[in-house]
Amino acid sequence: MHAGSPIDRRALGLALSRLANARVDEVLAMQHDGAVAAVPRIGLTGPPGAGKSSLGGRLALARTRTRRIGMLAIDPSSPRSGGAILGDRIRIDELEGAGELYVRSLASRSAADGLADNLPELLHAMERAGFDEIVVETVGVGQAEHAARSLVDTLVLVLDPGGGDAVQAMKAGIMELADVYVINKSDLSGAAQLAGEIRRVLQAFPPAAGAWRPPVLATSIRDAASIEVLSASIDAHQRWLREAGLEATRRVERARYRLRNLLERCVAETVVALPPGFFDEPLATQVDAALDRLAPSRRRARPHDPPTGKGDEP
Ligand SMILES: Nc1nc2c(ncn2[C@@H]2O[C@H](COP(=O)(O)OP(=O)(O)O)[C@@H](O)[C@H]2O)c(=O)[nH]1
Ligand SMILES: [Mg+2]
Repeated sequence: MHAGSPIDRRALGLALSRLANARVDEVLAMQHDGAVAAVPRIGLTGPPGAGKSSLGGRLALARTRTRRIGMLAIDPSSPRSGGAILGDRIRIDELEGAGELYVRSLASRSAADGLADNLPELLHAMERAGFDEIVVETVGVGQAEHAARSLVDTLVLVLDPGGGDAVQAMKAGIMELADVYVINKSDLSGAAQLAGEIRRVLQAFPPAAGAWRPPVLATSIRDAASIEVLSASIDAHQRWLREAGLEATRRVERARYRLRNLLERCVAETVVALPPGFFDEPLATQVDAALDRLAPSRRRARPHDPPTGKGDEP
């Protein structure tokens, strides 16, 4: 059923562990040459406790019937390393007969934004491993949705009727970002009301002619059919992206985000290392001097620099 060689789980696990905590120079040292074919990426984001992990596990399980799925969960609330999320949420017997599924959860280093610093690199490593599709869970707080938006093709916002943050989330402007809205825990009361509220908010942002119309779905991890509907909506969105010719645009956006993320981290690493006396200088001098420090440190770290022929010898 699946083309390609089997996933090397051990090698992937090691690469993800190393990347999760890598500094910029370490990230760059781990890069391989050669292009990697882009793999469809599905993002699940939303407030803590909405059921992203539970839903994501079941969604991934449903989609393994026709694809090899790699799932990455960036979860500040579960600092355990390793694939704890399936162990927690899905019984082993549910995995019987599933296709190839790899699940890895990682604690977010910067818990504030719910995203691992190296998420673009982690996703790239997943892409290299040979999955047909990647599912990534991030906690949607603050700027995280915007980052997730840049890194995935189909973004699913998961809300639950008990989460009072839903209305807050709308105000923060994240409503326009998602491709699919999910009210999870629809077995609990309040789901229909929340779905109605969200539909009303969405109507205030009518999509342009021919644009994707984000569906608002109700799911429950106790209702397998609702997971199938979610899965079909994701397929529909991916089809729409292909037909609208937007895949290439999304990929450029990803590459841009990845580079920007690395450059911002270079800046952060440089600024953190500045000595206290540095800040006594006029601001313009500080900026120039900091930029001067940034560039040479990168050149020194670059392993493949051709020799300049002079100035290298003491
Ligand atoms: N009743 C009900 N509980 C759910 C559902 N989905 C998840 N949960 C529960 O909600 C809690 C949080 O789920 P989790 O997947 O960890 O949420 P996350 O923080 O968004 O990843 C867990 O106790 C789940 O068992 C659902 O559809 N219905
Ligand atoms: Mg989770």
